Amino acid sequence: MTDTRRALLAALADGPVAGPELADRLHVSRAAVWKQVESLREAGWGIESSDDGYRVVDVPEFGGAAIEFGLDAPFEIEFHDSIGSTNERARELAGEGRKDVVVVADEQTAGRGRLDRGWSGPPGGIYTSILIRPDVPPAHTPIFTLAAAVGVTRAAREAGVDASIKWPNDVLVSSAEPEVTLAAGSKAAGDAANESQSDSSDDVLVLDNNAERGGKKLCGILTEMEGEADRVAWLIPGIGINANVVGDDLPDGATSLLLERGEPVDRRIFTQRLLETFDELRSDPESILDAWREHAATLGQRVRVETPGGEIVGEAVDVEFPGALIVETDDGERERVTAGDCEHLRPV
Ligand code: BT5
Repeated sequence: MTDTRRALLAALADGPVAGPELADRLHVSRAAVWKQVESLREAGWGIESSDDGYRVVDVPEFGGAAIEFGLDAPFEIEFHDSIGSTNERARELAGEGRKDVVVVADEQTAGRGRLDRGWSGPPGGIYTSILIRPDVPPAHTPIFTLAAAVGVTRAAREAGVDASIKWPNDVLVSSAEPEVTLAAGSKAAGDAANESQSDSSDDVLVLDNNAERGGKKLCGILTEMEGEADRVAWLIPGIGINANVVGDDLPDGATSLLLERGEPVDRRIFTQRLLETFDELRSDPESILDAWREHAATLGQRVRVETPGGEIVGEAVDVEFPGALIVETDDGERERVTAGDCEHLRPV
């Protein structure tokens, strides 16, 4: 986006402004203002000209200028219709010394998950990477992943989707009823629940794997960073949200805002709310844990966590700064888990 366009939209964000005044404020000619307005209209903006001046009446559903318009957080948006990985692009920007830039894409063709896993990124998503330079030691970085997860969950709930966080970095939508299917035998699936009461059947009941794990995945977060022993140089929470992604494009075990709502979500508003929450929380890190607890599905659950040091099973009882999960094991030990893959188990 050009500086003139950005300044023009910033001026119009608070209401109508007359053409001559815009030209004055932007230090350009009235013809240049008119040209910018025309090109915004071509890009899908509704801009009315009345006696009061130019007024924005319609904002595109997605795009860099659209997300910046009315955004109450100090981020610049770099938008791509399609990109390999927004995290990769944010790393390039970090190399150029930038900060507080958010890379956003509609489609991602080489998205990355954690531990060399992939992230599928069909069109209609919100793929975003927030490049920040917090003044903290590297050990504190997990707290920013938690803040991003709160941002997504809060925005999803505001959009009418009952999302919650699975430690450490997934946002899930739980299935109301675990799906039960017959894995063997010839009974109709509808009889499955009854069969589970008797031992006389050969049929095997299988709880839907995702329901068992705590729900369907709406969003995943990959946080990358670079730093020295005592200070972070840059930090990039990369957030993949299945927003207006149709069911056929989703991997197994995933859901989207579109599927859950039955209608598309306004991705501009969603992204703005996510960034505003993230910004509010990063400036008050003390508040992040409480906000996370409020939005978490994991606390109070029986969990199995695969950690680099082995498997831990027990009840997830709390989260501690900077994002460690506290698990009470069956023999009464309190384990503090800082990294790993977590699975929600059914109660024993
Ligand atoms: C994550 O990894 O969940 C982190 C994903 C981060 C993606 C964002 S998009 C913007 C930014 N740019 C990037 O290149 N990456 C970030 P992990 O916990 O390892 O989960 C990965 C697993 O989730 C995969 O192995 C699949 O099983 C599953 N998966 C892949 N794509 C998915 C999708 N679109 N929705 C739900 N699950 C998916």
